[in-house]
Amino acid sequence: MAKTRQQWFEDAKYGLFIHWGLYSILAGEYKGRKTDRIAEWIENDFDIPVEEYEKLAAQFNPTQFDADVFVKRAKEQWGVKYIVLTAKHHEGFAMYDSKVSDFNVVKATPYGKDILKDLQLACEKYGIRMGFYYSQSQDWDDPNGYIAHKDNSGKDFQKYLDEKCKPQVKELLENYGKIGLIWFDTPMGITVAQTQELIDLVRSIQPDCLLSGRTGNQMGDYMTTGDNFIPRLPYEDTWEIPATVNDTWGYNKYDTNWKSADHIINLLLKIISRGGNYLLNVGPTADGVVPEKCVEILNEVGRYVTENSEAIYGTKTVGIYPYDIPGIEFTRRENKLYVHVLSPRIRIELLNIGNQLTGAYLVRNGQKLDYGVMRTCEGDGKIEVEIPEELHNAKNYCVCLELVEKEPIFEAIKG
Ligand code: JFZ
Repeated sequence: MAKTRQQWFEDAKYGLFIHWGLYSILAGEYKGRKTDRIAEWIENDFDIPVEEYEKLAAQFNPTQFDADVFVKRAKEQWGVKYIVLTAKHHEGFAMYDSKVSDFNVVKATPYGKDILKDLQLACEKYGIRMGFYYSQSQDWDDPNGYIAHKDNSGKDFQKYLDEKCKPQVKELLENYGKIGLIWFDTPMGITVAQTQELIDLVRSIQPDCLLSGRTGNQMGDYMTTGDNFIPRLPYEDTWEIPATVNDTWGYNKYDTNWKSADHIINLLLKIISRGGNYLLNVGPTADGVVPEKCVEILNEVGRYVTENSEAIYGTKTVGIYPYDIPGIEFTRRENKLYVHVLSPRIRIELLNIGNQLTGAYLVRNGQKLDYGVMRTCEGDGKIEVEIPEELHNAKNYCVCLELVEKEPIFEAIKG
């Protein structure tokens, strides 16, 4: 892939996924039965008849949603660089003004407003990239769209592709400004030729638009990991992980299994040090509100990200440091190694590192720190950085080591 087209994405590191649709109304429960699976799959998991499910549209009225407030917070408080909204999830409902299918937010709901349009305008205003999720293979509303775990024989998938999927993707690319990426997903059944049709369509309208790793037949522009699965090792190609704060994408009122902010910060650092982007999800309620607990967590993560932005955005994959130091994660850029301190300590000690330093400072305010570069009695390289006393009990701050060399020199463990 051309470097220029993907550069913004490689530098972004942190994005916001929004799973929002009619499933948000059910919120994990249908006719008194609770789902123990991801909430946006409830139609499929509970075999809700399409005619029943479609009736939900009459209740969709997210009056609490304000795209401007939402995007401003995402950018300024949460520190995300791009936002990906479910324009159409497997349920087949379009969260925008579609002329292709009336099963959309403008035509079929009392709300009647084009959510994607409002999001686009806010993203442009605040200077944040917008992408959209589009379920290209599964469509549980269209008679010819695929349905996972069901008999799909006798379907004319090409008809669905020509009459719903491609025309809708075309609308999305033509009517919503510059699209950063399309997050195609669950490419079940789609052939190489059909995937190519989709790609050609996208390229013909917005050649710079990136395509997720789930576009089909490994033909996307970057690698998408399994949901919430972080590669153990650095992965050199461009990649992204979609991930949840609790255990669902679409809103589930019973799912309170929130990861702590500390946990999310740790995951973010592991992901970006291994070269990836963290696409972290929120599932707003049918009213358009992100659950309060989730907001608290993202605010706290956002504080870390915005205070230490130079150690996050635009950073590069870090090689393998030979030791696992609990409470320490690394990120890097040229001539700089960032040491993220996630648990209290009075000094940072790094063994088996062979660099020379020109300085060390606290990233959040530039405060210079005392350090020593040495060799141990065993001959291993070692760097120590003294933590100022007022920070001895603190966690979640970042120290920059200014390297003489371009890259960190991690030494293998000798016997
Ligand atoms: C898919 C969707 O089905 C789900 O609703 C959500 O949108 C999520 C982001 O993506 O779920 C998947 C797709 C692929 C894998 C796992 C869940 N996978 O490859 O491991």
